[in-house]
Amino acid sequence: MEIDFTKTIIEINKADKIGLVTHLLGDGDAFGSLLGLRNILEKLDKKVVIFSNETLGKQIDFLSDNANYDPIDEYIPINLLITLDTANLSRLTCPNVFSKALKSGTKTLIIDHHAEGDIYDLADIVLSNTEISSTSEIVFWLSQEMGMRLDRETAEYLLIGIETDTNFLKNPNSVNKTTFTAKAELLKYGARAKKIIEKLNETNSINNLKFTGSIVKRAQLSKKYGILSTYITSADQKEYNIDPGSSSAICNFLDQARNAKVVLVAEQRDNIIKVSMRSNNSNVNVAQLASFFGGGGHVKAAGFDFIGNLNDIIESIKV
Ligand SMILES: [Mn+2]
Repeated sequence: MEIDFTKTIIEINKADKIGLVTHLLGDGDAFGSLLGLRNILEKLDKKVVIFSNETLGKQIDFLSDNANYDPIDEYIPINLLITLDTANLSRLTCPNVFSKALKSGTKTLIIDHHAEGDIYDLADIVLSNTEISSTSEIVFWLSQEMGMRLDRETAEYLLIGIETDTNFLKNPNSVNKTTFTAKAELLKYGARAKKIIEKLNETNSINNLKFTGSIVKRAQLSKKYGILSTYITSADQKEYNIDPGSSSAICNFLDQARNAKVVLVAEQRDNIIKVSMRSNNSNVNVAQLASFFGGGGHVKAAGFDFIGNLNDIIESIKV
């Protein structure tokens, strides 16, 4: 595995009060790596502060009795700030905390598996590898590099992250052999894989399938560019009682279409349009495409925010 943990371990060993921050609308990898790393650092007798203004995600709530999640959203002095699972300042739950850490000369460390983004140039240390399945997997390998044994709870947080970002180890673009090894080791530490998979699949209700069906039904394939696109309006979310953030799930579903080069889903959220893209069946780099619009992500999965009208996006993708 092409990843050098030396600088990260030195900084963690030096710091006794460490802040953690992850990305907006936390998914399984965001919360999994956040709480997994929190437990690991506490085991090393570090004082840990979680910076966030979000409640704990649904993916984690079956562990929430012992999650002990009590975040704050204003900066307080720490020796080291670690950002998890994002490459962009604007994607952090608390960008102000990162800025204040920089201003006050606090060391900053990025742990991430996305394509390089704006915070990479700002931070002191970057621990990143786009070949690794998830931030949770990087955190796992870090713990092993430090010679730690994990308890079941910590192993489960990290496994939630890995299962989320790999679509249950099925996505060939994010899974590699280290992912299987990491999962096997987490099972040895007692992680209940079956329970985690059941929990993460809980949203597969008939209602959700109907919602997916209605969005997929209006998908259009542009013959010229091979872009398969669709959109989700606020009315759709209301009709099916669906939380915001479903565009990536719809993207993953559409990505099964073998004849599309790029899959694109635009989702309306008040005045912002969230655009998610996939390119699993082609050589198109959607992270690069997204960066033209100020977004980012992975080569095969990326997104950007568009301020304006959903119709403008729909029109511009009808190519
Ligand atoms: Mn991730």
